[in-house]
Amino acid sequence: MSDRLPFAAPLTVLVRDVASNMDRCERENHSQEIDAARARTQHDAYVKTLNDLGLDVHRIPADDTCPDCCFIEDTAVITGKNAVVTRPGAASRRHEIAAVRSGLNQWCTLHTMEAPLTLDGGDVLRAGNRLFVGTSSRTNPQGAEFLRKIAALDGLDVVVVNVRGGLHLKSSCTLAGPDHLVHFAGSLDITPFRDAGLRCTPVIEPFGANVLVLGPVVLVSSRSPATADLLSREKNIAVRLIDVSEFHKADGALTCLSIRIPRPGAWCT
Ligand code: CIR
Repeated sequence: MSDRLPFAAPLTVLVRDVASNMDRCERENHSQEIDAARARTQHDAYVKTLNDLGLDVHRIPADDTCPDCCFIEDTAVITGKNAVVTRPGAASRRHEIAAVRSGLNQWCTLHTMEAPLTLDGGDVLRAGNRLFVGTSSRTNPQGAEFLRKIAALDGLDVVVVNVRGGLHLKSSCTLAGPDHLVHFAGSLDITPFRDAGLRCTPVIEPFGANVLVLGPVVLVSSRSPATADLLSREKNIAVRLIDVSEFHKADGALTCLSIRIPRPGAWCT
């Protein structure tokens, strides 16, 4: 991965506010009640953290016909000058894309996916010039192949991997630094990531596997204290804990709450 662009925090991120009926979102496990008001408070704190880090945060208003709209990461994948506006795997989420398309228009050339293709941004992990794309219950192989064509326009390769547990690829693994992958122990085959030159660190907390790296700062869920402790021992990483517990109840975590727009001439996760 030596010929890649430099890794840097984004300047701009898109977020989408929490729908008042977020408790009607898609989710695997309905055992815990979701408190949409509390989710809003946590979302505000997430936005404030991004603002405090110097990022320019663009907020798209919530849409109460889309209970999952705050999980904006799933609706678009930016490859550079181009972006794919996805066709989310869950039919209930497909109305989310119209507002995201308008929000992204000013930054990228947009490419739209048609049926029967599906892709969720949570299944796409960027590492340098490579996109790892998970095929999952939300992303089908045709969706991954569509992304491969668009990614090639920006000089990126696609490596397709199989998601065998958890909702999305990034439910099981994310980058904690440009060459450093954290993954929920035993949840995926890390061979393709190792082969790409990534250092792979297992973590013992499921939500610890979804961290959000913004330059030298790594946001970690406060529900994953062991992961935070592990990453705090790394050189050149400043860990910030953030409470996204209401989003965890909806199978979401830190990355899914934003779309990061890379700086020109740089890449980010
Ligand atoms: C869903 O099931 O689609 C949402 N409740 C959660 C989506 C989480 N997205 C992500 O991690 N990228």
